[in-house]
Amino acid sequence: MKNVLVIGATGQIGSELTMELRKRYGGSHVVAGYIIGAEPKGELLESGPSEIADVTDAEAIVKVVKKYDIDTIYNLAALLSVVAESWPRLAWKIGVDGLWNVLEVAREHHCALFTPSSIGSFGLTTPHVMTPQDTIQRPTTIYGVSKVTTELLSDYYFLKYGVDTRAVRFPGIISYVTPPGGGTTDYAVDIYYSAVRGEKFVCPIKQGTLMDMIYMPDALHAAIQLMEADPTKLVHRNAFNLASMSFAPETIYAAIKRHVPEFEMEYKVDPLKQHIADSWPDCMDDSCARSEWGWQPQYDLEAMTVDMLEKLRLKLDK
Ligand code: AKB
Repeated sequence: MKNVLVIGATGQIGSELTMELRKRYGGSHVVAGYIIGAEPKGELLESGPSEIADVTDAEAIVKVVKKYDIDTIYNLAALLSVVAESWPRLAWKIGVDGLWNVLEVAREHHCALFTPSSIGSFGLTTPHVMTPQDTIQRPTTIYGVSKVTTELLSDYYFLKYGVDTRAVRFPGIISYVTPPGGGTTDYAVDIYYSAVRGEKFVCPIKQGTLMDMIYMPDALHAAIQLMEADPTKLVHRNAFNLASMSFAPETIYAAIKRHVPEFEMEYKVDPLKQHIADSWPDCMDDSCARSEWGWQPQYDLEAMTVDMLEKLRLKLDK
């Protein structure tokens, strides 16, 4: 039986991943780890245990791991790419020093560990079209630098100590539940909110800028599927390219406009976001994820758009 700790359980991915894991393994087997100021609420609070689990406090994590006999940790603590540029030291403290704490806990208490990487682990010198699994990773953001370090440290703990570390490189994640905060790909979430609210969308990313994106149900499925995969089939570990759909702002706008004909968009490019977006792949080659553990996305842009609009209309009462 799995006993799981989700660190960062009230964040964009964590809030939905915790609920999905509770559906699969039972509420009492999945602990929602949070930090003070970001306490779980509603269904997340009521459907299972929650505990303070700050990555910068190794002792607190050890206590939770012992109390619930945890064997699997999903470590989702991180500052996203744009906000990390304003707080580089904090981004490192959470993303790398924090990871070190979690890796040590995983080593000492024999836990499997998932710590996501991102398309942000690539940089300008990476091949941008069908970015290979194993390629140049020279990112120029602190987010990217900490994600490359995450991949390397996670591999190191696997090779040196046998810690069962696994990860994917997430594209921009789109969801209607918990909004992301401070990412470069956030526009692809915000655009749906504007469409449903009947507002004109001001797009911070230039026309023609391609980036990989994924709908949340596929992202959750990928994380869980990888952690449940047969380890003898894994050639790679940290971290698998994960692709689902790749689009530019005008393409997602057109997809939404087919369902909301009066929807309008204008461009007001944010230089930092654009600089980061330009350094990331247009689309990744995820064939290793497909062949090593059976990755297969369910949603394309049209299916995601239909679902996002329907769910947001209910959520926003529109
Ligand atoms: C971001 O935009 O910072 C994230 C990511 C792609 O890792 N959504």
